[in-house]
Amino acid sequence: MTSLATQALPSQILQTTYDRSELKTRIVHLGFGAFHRGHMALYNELTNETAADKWGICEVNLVGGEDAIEALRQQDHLYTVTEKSDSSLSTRLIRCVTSSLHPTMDGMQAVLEAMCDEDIRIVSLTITEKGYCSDASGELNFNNPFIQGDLEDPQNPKSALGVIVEALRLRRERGLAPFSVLSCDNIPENGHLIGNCVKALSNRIDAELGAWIAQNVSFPSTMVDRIVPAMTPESHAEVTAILGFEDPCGIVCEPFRQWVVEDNFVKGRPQWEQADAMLVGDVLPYEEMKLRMLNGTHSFLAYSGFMAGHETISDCMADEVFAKAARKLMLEEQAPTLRVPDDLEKYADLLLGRFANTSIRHRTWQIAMDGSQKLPQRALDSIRFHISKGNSFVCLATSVAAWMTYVQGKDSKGEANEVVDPLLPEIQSALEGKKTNDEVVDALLSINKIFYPELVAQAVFVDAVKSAYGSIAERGSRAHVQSLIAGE
Ligand code: NAI
Ligand code: CS2
Repeated sequence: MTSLATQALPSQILQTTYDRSELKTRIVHLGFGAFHRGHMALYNELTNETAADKWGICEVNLVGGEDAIEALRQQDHLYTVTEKSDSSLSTRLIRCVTSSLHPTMDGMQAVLEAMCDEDIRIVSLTITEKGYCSDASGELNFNNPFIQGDLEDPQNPKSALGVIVEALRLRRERGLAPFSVLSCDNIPENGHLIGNCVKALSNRIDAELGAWIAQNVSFPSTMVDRIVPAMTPESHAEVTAILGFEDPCGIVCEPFRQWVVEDNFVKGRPQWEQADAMLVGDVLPYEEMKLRMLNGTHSFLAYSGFMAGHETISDCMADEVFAKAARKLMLEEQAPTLRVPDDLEKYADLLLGRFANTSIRHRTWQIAMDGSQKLPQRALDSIRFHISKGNSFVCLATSVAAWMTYVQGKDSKGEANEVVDPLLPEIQSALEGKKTNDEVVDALLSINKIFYPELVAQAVFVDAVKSAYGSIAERGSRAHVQSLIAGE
């Protein structure tokens, strides 16, 4: 079969030249999804070209994604990343993946054994926000069914947290040094969050293990940034046209990339700065900047843009009303909450330029997924800031209200739309029998896994959401968003 493993590549495909046989598998990555392929793996690939030490990655999907692991194996663990803007196009071969595993294909014990190899120094993750099994306050949710299962049978874990705890238990038992745990998901203080959850779970399982983990394992935080939309039949066809054959693991993304990593690793790390990663002491200011300005605006556009019939983020940018409202949200409602030295006006313009890239089709529907896991860090934290200062926050209230409209499962034309969210059952049961606008808002605000009770106790918050929700219901999403920028 023609594949990356057997076929010479067209001459324009960028390739490193290091000897793959020098790769040492030192990283196990959980979450071989689109993002990791176009981000961390690429940084690692570029680093290997110049660094003496060549770090290889063992790729694992714990939930779904068997097809990607199977395809990766079929092509000698090679795949391509295509970077596209409206004026540039380049494709690179990624050569630093050395192996792959999936619990349903290879057994969970094989995954755990790979994590217990003495060469492993880092276990990294891109498992989506819901993979952390935490509640809105960042604490481990012991009622999560995956966590309950792991507590009942810790040696046969199902959650990513349980897998990490069990691998660390085995390493300790075998007298091996631990690894660092590197979260690359879009969560504020992602290192702190996963550290907190891993320690909480391990303490429940075995207090001595919990103490050993607290003392010996590091959980560096990261700010990760690159827009990597889910692949579609069209983007797969683009990759096929570039290569002359299929690369089922190939991805297409924007050219921009940024990675800020807290330099706190217990057993070393690759020299990722050689690929332009920033290794710093404190990541939080960068994380907050990116999460609120980029992701906060993404979610605003996803819900209000989808409800106005816009299919992609670049479609929203082509609509002056949404482009102006996005800039207003960034500069007037997100930037003031931040404490970074960066020029935030310049940053906003950079983001709006990236959002306008029509050559990648980043669907509003995709970003709208898992809203219950995203709203707190993308909108609610900033709302709390504004309430404490007595400021208004009409755009942020619109994000929340537009989400409330979206989760009712209808698109802009009133046709059925699939809502994907781990809290969908709670959302649907809260909505049952609610008729008036205010009943709907009150019902959704009562879901305290999303909305902190102390926030819901603030009349100014509830009133702002009700006002935005009522306005969307009465005049439609686009006209409501237009009212936000009226007078500009
Ligand atoms: P994807 O849908 O392509 O991949 C999701 C990955 O998460 C899969 O590998 C899957 O196995 C794993 N996963 C899902 N639920 C899980 C669970 N409960 N436990 C363990 N693993 C689980 O999504 P993609 O694009 O790779 O994004 C993943 C995450 O990366 C996002 O949620 C976000 O936090 C972060 N990210 C994504 C960016 C993007 O543009 N796609 C950019 C920046 C960050
Ligand atoms: C998006 C992000 O899907 C989403 O929720 O907001 O994945 C976004 O594309 C990235 O964070 C960009 O770095």
